[in-house]
Amino acid sequence: MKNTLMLTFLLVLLSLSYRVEAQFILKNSAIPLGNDCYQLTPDEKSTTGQIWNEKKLDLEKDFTIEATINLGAKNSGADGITFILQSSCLFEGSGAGGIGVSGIKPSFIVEFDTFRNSSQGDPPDESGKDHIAMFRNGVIKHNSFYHLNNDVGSIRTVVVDDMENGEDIPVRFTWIALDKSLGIYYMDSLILRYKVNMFNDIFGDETLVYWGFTAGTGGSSNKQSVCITSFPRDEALVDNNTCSLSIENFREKSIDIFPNPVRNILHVNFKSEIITPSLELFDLNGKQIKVVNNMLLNNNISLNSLASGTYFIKIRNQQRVIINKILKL
Ligand SMILES: [Ca+2]
Repeated sequence: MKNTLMLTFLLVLLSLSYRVEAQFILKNSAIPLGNDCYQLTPDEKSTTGQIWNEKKLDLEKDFTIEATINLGAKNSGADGITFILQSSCLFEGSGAGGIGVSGIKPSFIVEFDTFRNSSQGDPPDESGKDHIAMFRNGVIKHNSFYHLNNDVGSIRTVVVDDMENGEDIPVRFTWIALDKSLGIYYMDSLILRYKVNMFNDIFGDETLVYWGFTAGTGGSSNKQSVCITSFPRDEALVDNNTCSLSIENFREKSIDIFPNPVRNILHVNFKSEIITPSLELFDLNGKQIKVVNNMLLNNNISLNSLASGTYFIKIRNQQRVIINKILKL
């Protein structure tokens, strides 16, 4: 009886921790840091990272999402972070000036941009200043059709003091459904507000959208991360048709990763054919250690040369990504 109770307790614990880990879909360079924090890009050139919550927001209801963004500590770095509402959890955008979001449509985007791309009409960056603006449909060009109007002032591009200060900067996104307005708060001040009928202007008749954060680096880079401090967890707020099912299937049913902890050889076995999976291994700082492309059904990955410690293993194909923590002995 005691054993049964203990087993039940362990199963509940396992399912709880699984739920927490499974809340966000991670793409490209994104890795989890724990406590709803994610590194979006390492301090390396030409990377992107995206995280999508696996459940949709319902734009017919109010919501608030609070986070802290950290854009790195190099003022000469790049490129920034975006907050985005969009319609597919499979999407990813291009890097550099595209900030991991370029090309995603339909979408509503707030950029926290730390690099002046003059080809995109970015404002001057004297004294390390950076800027914040709202765009639609994956085109982040200032003074274009895609650059959204600010409902709380005539300035559409807000220039702010250096965001690449290594600090966690608080941001907040508050949607008021009745008003059809989304307020953008930066360090607790309302700096931008989008107030047009988002349903029709951007998403047509669709009122359920995915939300998340993206980042990119190009010729310059920064370590960029986000911690989501508050977001709608109430089931009533979100659609239940989620991406999670496919990810769960990929994770639970079609792949074996063992042993863990591992001393030398890590076995990664797919139970059925999966189209062009690849494997990446990262250290805790998000540095990519190893890449295996064109994996076979059964793969023996040698970890002989690695130092002891914790690593992330990320396996993906075009639709799905799984991330596992591996302990190297
Ligand atoms: Ca700067």
